[in-house]
Amino acid sequence: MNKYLSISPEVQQALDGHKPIVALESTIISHGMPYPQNVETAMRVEQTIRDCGAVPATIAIIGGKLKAGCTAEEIEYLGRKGQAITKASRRDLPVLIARGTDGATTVTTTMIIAAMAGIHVFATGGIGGVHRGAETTMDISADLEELAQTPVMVICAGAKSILDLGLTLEYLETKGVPVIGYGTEELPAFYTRKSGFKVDYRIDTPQELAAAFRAKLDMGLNGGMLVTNPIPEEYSMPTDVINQAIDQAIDEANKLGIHGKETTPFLLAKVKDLTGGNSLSANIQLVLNNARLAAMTAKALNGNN
Ligand code: PSU
Ligand code: MN
Repeated sequence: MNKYLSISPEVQQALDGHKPIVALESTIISHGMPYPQNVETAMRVEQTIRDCGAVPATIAIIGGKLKAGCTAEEIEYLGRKGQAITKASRRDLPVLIARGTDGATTVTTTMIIAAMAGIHVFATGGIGGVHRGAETTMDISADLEELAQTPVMVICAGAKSILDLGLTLEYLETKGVPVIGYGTEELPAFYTRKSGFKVDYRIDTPQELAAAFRAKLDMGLNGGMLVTNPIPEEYSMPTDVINQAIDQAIDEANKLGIHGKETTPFLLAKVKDLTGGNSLSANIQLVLNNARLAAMTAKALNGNN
């Protein structure tokens, strides 16, 4: 425990009572979706986790505090401020905290704060990875380094093909991060169930996910585990529509010279504009799907499923 961490009463009670907890990130709220759908989705995700018998812990940086568990008012605040909130990765934490300001947590910082609070399971939409062209730009998300060192299981719907999925898998292999397909041998690509790339292992139950993660913790192997959960069939999008939008978004980003931490939010927003409301509703559904799996896995990890 440290003086920068602020755990909500609900999450503290769950920790004290050894109840299952699921961490949630806040960049998906501020930068990932438009207002008010972002706030509605965040509240729905929390409710879904409660309905499954676990406790949600939305993570953010507010007023210089690392929050594990946000109130409805805090979620509304993050959603309204949107892109005006700093997208906070590992390197942003020292200055944001010293200044007493706000930050939206990415996968990286959500893992860091979850681990500080003693939370082991985290549900989100998509993770960052190795960008296309990284062999010259060196644009590799800090999310991959965090997966290599912080003991949190990240349940996502794979990664969007704004990234180089092949290189992302190579990087994770080098860093010793297990990449699991939930009910699939193939890495899902967020909007689509298929990518053409294989995961390391297919696992079909929350119990086995929990057992593998428990073994990793018990052996003292550093780092997390990446669980990729395909978007439900009925919400998945046609591959050609998505790929066309992604190619166009990357083209525009290159022309505009977008780089650094702006790249991912720019590409995500562009893809969303180009594909209209369809991609937003797919996005919402896959996050709900991941929240359910995360709640069941957190329960299994606690042995009270
Ligand atoms: N990819 C998505 N949706 C997201 C993100 C990535 O499909 O919301 C967000 C997450 O917060 C992720 C961050 O941790 O972007 C990665 O940013 P970067 O590529 O700059 O590391
Ligand atoms: Mn980057």
